[in-house]
Amino acid sequence: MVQERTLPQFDTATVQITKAEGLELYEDMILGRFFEDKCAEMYYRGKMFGFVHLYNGQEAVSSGIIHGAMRPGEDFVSSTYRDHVHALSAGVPAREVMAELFGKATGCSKGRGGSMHMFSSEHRLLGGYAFVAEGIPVASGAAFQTKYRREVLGDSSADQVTACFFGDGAANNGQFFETLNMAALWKLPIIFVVENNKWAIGMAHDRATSDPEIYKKASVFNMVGVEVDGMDVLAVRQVAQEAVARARAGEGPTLIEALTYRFRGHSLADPDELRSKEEKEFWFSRDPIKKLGAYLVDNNLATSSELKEIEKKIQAVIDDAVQFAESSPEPDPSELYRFIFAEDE
Ligand SMILES: Cc1ncc(C[n+]2csc(CCOP(=O)(O)OP(=O)(O)O)c2C)c(N)n1
Ligand SMILES: [Mg+2]
Repeated sequence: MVQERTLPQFDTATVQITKAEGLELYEDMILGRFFEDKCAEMYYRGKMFGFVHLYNGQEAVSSGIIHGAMRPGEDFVSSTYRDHVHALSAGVPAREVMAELFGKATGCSKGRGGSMHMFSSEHRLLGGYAFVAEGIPVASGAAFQTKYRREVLGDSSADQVTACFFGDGAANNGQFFETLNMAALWKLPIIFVVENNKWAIGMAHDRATSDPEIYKKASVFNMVGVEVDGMDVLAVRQVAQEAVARARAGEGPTLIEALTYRFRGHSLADPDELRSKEEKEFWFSRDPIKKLGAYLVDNNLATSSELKEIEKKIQAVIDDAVQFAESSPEPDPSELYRFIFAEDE
């Protein structure tokens, strides 16, 4: 086992959070976790095809950034092939994400994309991208158009921020370096969120990169770079709020490195035999949902029965999503070539 990097300290005494905000974060994380658990079940029952990559363990990153600091559905989000939970946090209904996984016409990408290609213009989800690092320039394009509309076209409503999520593996790809350079140069309203879960399939991060501390790479672009405990949603929320405020104020991008871990194999086809038991246990004991639940109860922001109620409510949402996906129609074969090109409204 590689020596674990020390997780950055976070002083919970500095947290300012209302009960409603705390419960919103808890609900979003439970939604992500329960959704992914149901996906595994449905995948093994043969309801979905191709590769399916789950997000279990990393929920604090999606929820802390999108629900903790952004305006879901108004700001832009881009993701990777591990995209179901980012889509849910961005507000895409669980029904539409599940239907997409089932390849149904009611899915958010009309059943044409499947697991790795969630998309919703309505929710400003720019897509899951299956090529490693592919979303980084696309997300920066979204941030560029916001800045262009505001500064060149004089549209004062163009104050959106883009969150661009990608993995540690993507941070070794050329698109990361080229795009971060441009984003810093043009002071784009974007936050680059690298979810460092220590592994790129079977390649350990420390063996693949010149400096494993990815946030430090921001400095060569004259960009703010911060590391954060990605298993602590309140810590993620705090750094994200600072980054979003900078972006909205026209002060340019931030690179956030969230130290996190995926609780399952790379995909549902991965037997997950490479990672050591000790390493897994180290991270399982830092389950971000349990951590937030304990914080809310200890600080009298919720009772355990209120948390249980949320879990019950979300279980019903997931069951409804499966029911919806099962009963939805397949795409019509006569529409095979539809949605390749944009259609007139
Ligand atoms: C350009 C490109 N090269 C290789 C692959 C094959 N591949 C798929 S996932 C992956 C690992 C990426 O790891 P990371 O960015 O850390 O994301 P994680 O899976 O850990 O979320 C690789 C190499 C790909 N999809 N795209
Ligand atoms: Mg990784």
